[in-house]
This record gives sequence, C-alpha cells and structure tokens, in this order.
Amino acid sequence: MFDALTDKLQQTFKRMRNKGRLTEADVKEALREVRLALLEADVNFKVVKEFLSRVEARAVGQDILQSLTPDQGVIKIVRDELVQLMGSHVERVRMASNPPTVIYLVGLQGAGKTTASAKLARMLRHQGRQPLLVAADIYRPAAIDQLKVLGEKIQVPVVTEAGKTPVQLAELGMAMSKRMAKDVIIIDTAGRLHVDDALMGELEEMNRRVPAHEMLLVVDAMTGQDAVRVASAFKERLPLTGVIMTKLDGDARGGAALSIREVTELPIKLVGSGEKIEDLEPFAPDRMAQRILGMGDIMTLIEKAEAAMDREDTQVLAEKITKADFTLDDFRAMIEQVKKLGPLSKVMEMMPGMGQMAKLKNKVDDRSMVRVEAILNSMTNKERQRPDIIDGSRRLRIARGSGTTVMEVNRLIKQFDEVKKMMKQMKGKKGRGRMPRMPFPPLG
Ligand SMILES: Nc1nc2c(ncn2[C@@H]2O[C@H](COP(=O)(O)OP(=O)(O)OP(=O)(O)O)[C@@H](O)[C@H]2O)c(=O)[nH]1
Ligand SMILES: [Mg+2]
Repeated sequence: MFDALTDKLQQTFKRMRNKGRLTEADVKEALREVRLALLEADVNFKVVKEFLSRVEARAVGQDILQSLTPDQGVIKIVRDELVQLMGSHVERVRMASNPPTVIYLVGLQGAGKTTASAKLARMLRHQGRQPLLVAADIYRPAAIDQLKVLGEKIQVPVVTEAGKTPVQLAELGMAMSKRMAKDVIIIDTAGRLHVDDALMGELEEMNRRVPAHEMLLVVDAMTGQDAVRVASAFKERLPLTGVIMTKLDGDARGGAALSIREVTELPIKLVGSGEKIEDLEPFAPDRMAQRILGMGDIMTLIEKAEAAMDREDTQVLAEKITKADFTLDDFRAMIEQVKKLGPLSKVMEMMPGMGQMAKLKNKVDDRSMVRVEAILNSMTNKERQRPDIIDGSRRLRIARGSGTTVMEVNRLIKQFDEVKKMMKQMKGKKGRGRMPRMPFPPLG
C-alpha cells in the first residue's frame, strides 16, 4: 500500500538525516521533495499546497532547527500534519440510539459496495450487533445472489424479493428487522457508471422513506483523484456521512486516501484491505500516517491478533506467560494463532521496518513457519514440556523426523529460550488487559 510514496519519503528523510546539522535551506529542500512525492502519489494539488505551507510554517520555526534531532523534529511535524489531513481520529460507524440503525452503502459500479456490505455486517456481528442485509440492487441480476452467498457465509440474513423496487426493498428491510429483532440494517444499493440523475433520485427517495443513520460512500482507492471527484458529486445530492475506501491492498498511490477528507470534509470511516470477508478495518489516521512514513503499523497488527485469536486460548496463554511456565507446546499453540493472522508476508508488512523485508517473499515466507511446526511435531510430548532434556541424539532424531537439520532444531530451541527469557521479564508488567506483544516464531 502506497509503496512508491513511502519509498520516496523514506529516501528524503534519509538524505536529511545524513546531513547532520540542518539549515533552513535543507529543510526547504526536503519539503520540496515531499511535495513532489505527494503529487506523484496523486494527492490533490491544493491539498498538497496547503499541507506543505502548514508543515513549513512549523518546521522552519527556530526551536526545531536548534534542537538536537532536527531531522526527527521535521519527520514528526510531517507525521502530525498527515494525521490531521486524514481526519486526526478514528470515526466510528454510528449506531442509532433508537434501533434499528439504517446504513446505506452507495457508490459507483465495482467500487466494492456489495463486498463492503457483507464485511461490515460481519464486523458488526463481531461487535455483538444483530445485522440484517438488504439486497437492493435489482438492476444487476447477479448482485442479489452475490450478497446472498456472502450473507450465508457470515450467517447474516439477506432480505430481498423479486419484483420489488429498491424503495420497497428498503421498507421491507425495515419491517423484517422488527420481525427478526435485528438492530442494524445494511442496504446494498445498485452501482452506477457515473453520477446518474435517475439512480440518484431513487436513493433520495429511499432515504426519505427509510432514513439513513449512516450513508456511506464506497470508493475505490485505486481510482485516485477520481474518487475525490465522485465523492464531491455524490455529496451534492445525498446526505453522506462518511466514506469506505476499498482496495487499499492494491497498488493505490495514496492520492484518494490523503485528499478526500480535506476536499469533501467526509471522514473515511472504514477501509477495505483485501478480498476476504474479514478484510475491513476502521480507518485510523495516525496509523495510516505511520504506515505511509514506513513506520509500520503495530497497533493494527495487535488488534488483528486479538481478533483472530481465540479468546480462551489467549487467556490461558497469557496466564502461562505470567507464570513463566511456558513450554514448547504453548509455543506451538502460539504459532497456530499467528497463522490465523494470514500470510506471514502480510503480517510483516505491518511491522515497523519490516515492510521492505516482506517484499523478499522467498526469504520470509510461510514455509519457514511450516518447518518450525514440523520440528515441534517431531518432538515427543515430554520433550515439548521439558525442552532441557533434548540432548544431541534427540536433536538428531527430531531433525530426521521433521526433514530438517540439527542446526535448525538448535536454532529453534535457542529462540524458544530467548522468548521464554523475554516472557519472564514481562512478568509483573501485565495488567493492561491485553496480550503482551507477541514474540514471532523463528524465521528462515
Ligand atoms: N483487493 C480488493 N478487492 C476488493 C475489495 N473490495 C472489493 N473488492 C473486489 O472488487 C470487485 C467489486 O466488488 P463489489 O463488492 O461487487 O462491488 P460493487 O460496488 O458492489 O459493484 P456493483 O454492484 O457492480 O456496483 C470484486 O471483485 C471484489 O472482490 C478490497 O478491499 N480489496
Ligand atoms: Mg454490488
């Protein structure tokens, strides 16, 4: 995501760091490069201009240049202003105080409305809500089936009825929600090729009959400034409350994500980061800024880990960790949990400084994880419980059994010891209610 922009910014900041003492001219030079990088990422030129004048006003101030680490000062200002640009804080999908909450998803064809409807339903269900999906796209016959299939997958009912108009379907959704005791209605609407008067009128009518609490515009991040123009046009006709930006996993350059808020004043509430049903995340401006600057995204990772992990398993594991009786069996369970997070390369992308490494897919791939598991599986229960009994001959047997080498077995045991040591140190530092940062299984 935003790779080219991140690379450019990192190069700029690296050059700046190498200068040692910074002069005002150095800062201006660096900011010129930031400007180019943003323009190349397809950020709206007015947004770039205003962004840079804000950064410059702060960066050229005396105290930054006098400080011991002026380069870090400049990076911090750029980061702060990026965060501001994207809306400064997480904007939640608002729930009505008087249920059911009505959420419309609108947007151009292929933006990802149907996919996002199902993803959102799944997300809300995980938050303890009882959502209902309404398939109101009657113009493309396959659209209704598409939503039905998704609904089945996440076990959320999909309301639809042949021969009804979208307005009637919205009303049917409302009636059904009451009958089925559902507290959220997500209405998937028809796509349009461009901002189309007839369909826009239809959405207005739906909203009159079944008023929205949230009317979310779904835009494709890959379309850059077009997404911003589309948002402005939709906003003229409809009471939009926010944006869902999809396909951030693709090679979007960043222009849409960085401009849409400033240009349209609509907050990005959610982002789609993949084709799978779980690939939807709240949009966090601060984390996005860190990610753009190449600082990784540890918070997203931790949240993903928490969501993917089995609550109970996590609890047991956390207890073991604090008691420091962590064994190789637990280690194996932990690897199982990490695997639920998805491909290792994707996980790595979110860790600070690992973004580049994740690209070397051959080096850090899921095969190394498979080898680690093979080694663990070749041990006896007793060996996993008490790794200290694993002597030379046992190591040889384990290596043979797992199709690895003694060297790999040694490395795994050594890394396990280190993890264990680390966990002992963490003992007593708990009480924050969340799992301590996860030690990752040994790589390659
Ligand atoms: N990689 C990626 N693909 C996505 C994402 N969201 C949606 N897609 C894909 O984009 C395509 C279009 O998604 P839909 O959900 O059908 O889009 P739509 O807006 O409902 O389209 P219409 O109903 O035709 O207007 C599908 O192939 C989705 O799998 C995302 O976040 N990442
Ligand atoms: Mg659709």
